[in-house]
Amino acid sequence: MITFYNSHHALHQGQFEMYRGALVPCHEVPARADHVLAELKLRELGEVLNPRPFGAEALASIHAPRYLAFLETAWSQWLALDPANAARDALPSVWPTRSFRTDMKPDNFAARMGLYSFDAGTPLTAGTWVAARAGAECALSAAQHVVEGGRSAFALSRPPGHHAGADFFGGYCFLNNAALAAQHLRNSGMERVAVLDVDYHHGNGTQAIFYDRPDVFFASLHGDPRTEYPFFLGYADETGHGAGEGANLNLPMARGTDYAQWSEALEVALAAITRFGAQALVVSLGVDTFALDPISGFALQSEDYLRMGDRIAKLGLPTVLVFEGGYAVDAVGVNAVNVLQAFA
Ligand code: Q9C
Ligand code: ZN
Repeated sequence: MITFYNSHHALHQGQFEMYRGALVPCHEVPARADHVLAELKLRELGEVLNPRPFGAEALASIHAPRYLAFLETAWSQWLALDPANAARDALPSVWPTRSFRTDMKPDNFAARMGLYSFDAGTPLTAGTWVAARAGAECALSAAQHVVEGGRSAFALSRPPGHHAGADFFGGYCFLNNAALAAQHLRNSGMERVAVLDVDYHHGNGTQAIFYDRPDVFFASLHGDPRTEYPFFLGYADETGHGAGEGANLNLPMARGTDYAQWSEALEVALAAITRFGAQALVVSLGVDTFALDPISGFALQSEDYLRMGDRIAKLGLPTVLVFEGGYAVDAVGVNAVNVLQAFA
C-alpha cells in the first residue's frame, strides 16, 4: 500500500475547542498522523511519498470559490483585527440559522466565520490553510495513483475532511479530502464511484456534496445522529435527491455497537455499493469507532480493524483510503494501519 503524506499537516495545530461552555484542548492533534506514519514505517507497509501539487482548479471541483478565497486569507484577516490574535486561534461564535440570509458577503470577520462554518469545535489557525491544502493534495495524489492503475493508495491527510461541505468547515474539517478524491476519479474517466464512510461520525459534508448526484454513491456507517454529532444529518431516511435519489445510504447505529453488529451494517453498505456498480471506491477511514475513543461511543477492538480491511478489500475495487477521525491517540496508528495491512 502506497501512502501519500505531507509533514505540513502539523502546521494545523488548534489549541482549544468549545465544549460545555469551556474551551478544552483539541482532540484533533498532529500526533495522530505521526502515530499512523510511525506504525506504517514499523510494519514496512510500503512507500511513503509526498503528494504532487494540484492547482486551485482541483479544490474548486468540490469547493465554492468564495469559501476557498475565505480560507486562504482567513488568518491574515484575523491578524488584521488585532495583532494580539497571533497568539490565539479563530473560532466562530455566531451563525445564520433559520430565517437568516446566507447569500451576502459580510464585511465583518466574525460573520464570515459563522457563514462558512457549523460548529465551535473547529479552530482556524495560522497553518490551517497550508495544512488543509497539503492534506487535499495527499487525497488527490492517492486518487491519481489509482487512476494510473494502482490497486489502492492511502492518503494520510490531516486535518480530516468528511464534515466539510462545498462552502463550510466544522467537525475538525476544512477541505473534503474524500470528496476531492472521488471527484478526481470521476474526472479521470471512472463513471461510477462509491464513497464508504466508516468514521464514527456521519460524513455530513460528503453526503451534502453528492446528495443530488447519481454518479457518486455515498454510504455511511455511524453513530445515530439522534444522540451523536453532527446531529442534524445522517438519518436513515436520507436517500438522495433528484437525479441522486437512491445514491445515498445511511446506516446509523446506537452507542455501544460492537464489531458483530457493525459488520452487519458493513455488509449492507458493501452490497449496495456492488449493486450501484461502482468502478472505484473511496473509504473515509476514521478509526474513532474504537472502544477507547474519548469522544465516541462504539466498541470496536484493534483486531476488528484487520477484519474491516480484509472485508473491504474483498470488494475487489480500486480503492483510495483517506484518513479521517480517531482520537485515542496512542491507538490510532495500530488501528488505522490494521485496516491498511489487512486490505493490502
Ligand atoms: N466533546 C471527525 O471525526 N465534536 N470529527 C464532538 C466532543 C465534534 C469529529 C464533541 C466531533 C467531530 C473527523
Ligand atoms: Zn469522526
